[in-house]
Amino acid sequence: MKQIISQFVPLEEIGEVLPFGNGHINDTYAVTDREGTRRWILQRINHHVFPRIEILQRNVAIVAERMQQRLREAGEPDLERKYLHFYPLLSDPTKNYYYDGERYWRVCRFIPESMSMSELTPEAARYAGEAFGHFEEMLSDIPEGTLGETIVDFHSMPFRLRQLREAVEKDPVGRVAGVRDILEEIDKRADKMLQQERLHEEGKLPKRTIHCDTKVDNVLFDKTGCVLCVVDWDTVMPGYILSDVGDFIRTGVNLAAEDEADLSKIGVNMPIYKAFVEGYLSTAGKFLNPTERSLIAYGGRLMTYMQTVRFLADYIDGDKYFKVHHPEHNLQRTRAQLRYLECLEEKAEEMEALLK
Ligand code: ADP
Ligand code: GN1
Ligand code: MG
Repeated sequence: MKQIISQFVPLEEIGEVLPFGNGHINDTYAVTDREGTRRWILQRINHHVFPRIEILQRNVAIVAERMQQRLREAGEPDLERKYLHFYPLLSDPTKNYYYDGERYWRVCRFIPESMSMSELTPEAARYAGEAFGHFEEMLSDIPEGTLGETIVDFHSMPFRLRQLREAVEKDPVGRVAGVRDILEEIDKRADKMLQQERLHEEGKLPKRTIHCDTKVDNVLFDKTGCVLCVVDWDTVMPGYILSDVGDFIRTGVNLAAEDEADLSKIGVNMPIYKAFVEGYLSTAGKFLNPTERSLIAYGGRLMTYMQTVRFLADYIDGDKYFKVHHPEHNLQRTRAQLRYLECLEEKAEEMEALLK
């Protein structure tokens, strides 16, 4: 491992390397220097999920540059903790990743004194909302065509439903028989969940540069509950804002974890929802159109539905995409997401009324 890090940081500086974070895709490590004062994040990029590494690493460099510029212009005093910096190779400053013949690696600055918070206070949720709106705003003037799609059709609902259908048809590990009830629930809602693509075709829902993975784990807070940095930029690409508001409602507004086994613990935390929306509108309100505004609560249902579909497709497929911690983990996640979707549906009217 040290041999890999030493492609980015001089070998004599490298101390301890420990697994870090809770992501489902990449392998993340925290690296500390010999004095224990400086840290870096080392990641093995999952190239099965992100086969277009060149595009991916180019995107994150563009995003970093743009954010640095915008934050500097705004006179940000804590610049180093507000965006991700990816280190170049010591041997080739034009490259920000390393291929060891088998796997792909990158190193970025560790955001010091930061933490993920799965349980939020309303105040922290407001800051998170503000931060996502600000993130979208900072990237809003990246010209169309500059950023590539790191995963094609990533948040396309028709694609995700097709993927599930194909998994069901193949049924490679014989799991379909045990999930017929869930498939029925998914089927019932499919038409309603294709609304964003329809609205886009009608010219009512624009594509913008969005984060596309705004789960609560991807927001780093300081000790006082203020947001330092939105991380995990692998999926920053053109998309609909419903993805960003929706994935935060899916994770931050849920009273339980996304894989909660005890379904009775799952529910909608209305004060968190209200604070998040207020925070988001305080920054994104400047550029959202009326259709986007009116669909914020729907975005929560859409992303929860999409995640139900994705976890189930991966379960049926034999757990090839998301890291699992036990054999039935993807099924447990699917059931928890479906339960949360039902909770969001029960609260839909109240959530929509709050938006108005
Ligand atoms: P994955 O794609 O696997 O989710 P992430 O890039 O989200 O990987 O990293 C996993 C976790 O590591 C994040 O959720 C966050 O808690 C933590 N993390 C990532 N980057 C940094 C960083 N630069 N500084 C501190 N913590 C980080
Ligand atoms: C993955 O990378 P991570 O763990 O933050 C996934 C998201 C899912 C999420 C579900 C590239 O996010 O799309 O919503 O798991 N990322 C990718 O927890 O597929
Ligand atoms: Mg992540």
